[in-house]
Amino acid sequence: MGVINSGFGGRRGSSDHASLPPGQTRVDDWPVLTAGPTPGVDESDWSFTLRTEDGTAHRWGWNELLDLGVEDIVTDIHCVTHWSKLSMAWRGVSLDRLFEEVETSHDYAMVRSFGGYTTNLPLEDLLDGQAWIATEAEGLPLSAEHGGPARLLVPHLYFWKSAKWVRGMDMMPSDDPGFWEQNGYHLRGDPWREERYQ
Ligand SMILES: Nc1nc2c(c(=O)[nH]1)N[C@H]1C(S)=C(S)[C@@H](COP(=O)(O)O)O[C@H]1N2
Ligand SMILES: [Mo]
Repeated sequence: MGVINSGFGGRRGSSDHASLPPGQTRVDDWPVLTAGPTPGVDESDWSFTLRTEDGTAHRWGWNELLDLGVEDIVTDIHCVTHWSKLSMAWRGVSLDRLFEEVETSHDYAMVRSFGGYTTNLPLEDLLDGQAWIATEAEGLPLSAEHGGPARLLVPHLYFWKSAKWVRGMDMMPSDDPGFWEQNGYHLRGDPWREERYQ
């Protein structure tokens, strides 16, 4: 179990200001932002299914996920509604571990949640230690309102990409928009470039 400091840690200067992307304000609480009701998902009912272009469905149950290897991550998160929370402690399984077991030539993924939420991501933003299925935050199992038992964590992009109650992803050949992206949010959402809306 290694401690990974994401890229944001390296950018942090002596003042908070240096670590905030443009247009962001630091918060010390942790706001809940959910479109719709909070689904109740048990660890025993939870599984993650990754579908590829040839119809293969790779599926990991709760224990199978954790058996892939859990990492500690310290990272900042940035919501498009202008709040950032700095230096959060997370625990989760890197998507690199899941993709080690997957063959795909498609470059994009549609991430799916219990409750129907979707968000699109390029594979490039999911690999190389940039994305996790998170199961804990700040030393505790993820609460239901924050996406427990498991959510995506892609902290280098705006936080709407970090799908709560994540249940799987489908590989796709083009960057088709997910829920917020169909409603005007940017297709990629890099906070350092202020890719908020389009
Ligand atoms: N399933 C699901 N995931 C979601 C959302 C949602 O409404 N449903 N909201 C997104 C948005 S807009 C943000 S800012 C973050 C908020 O996560 P938090 O409530 O844990 O702060 O979750 C993202 N993931
Ligand atoms: Mo958000």
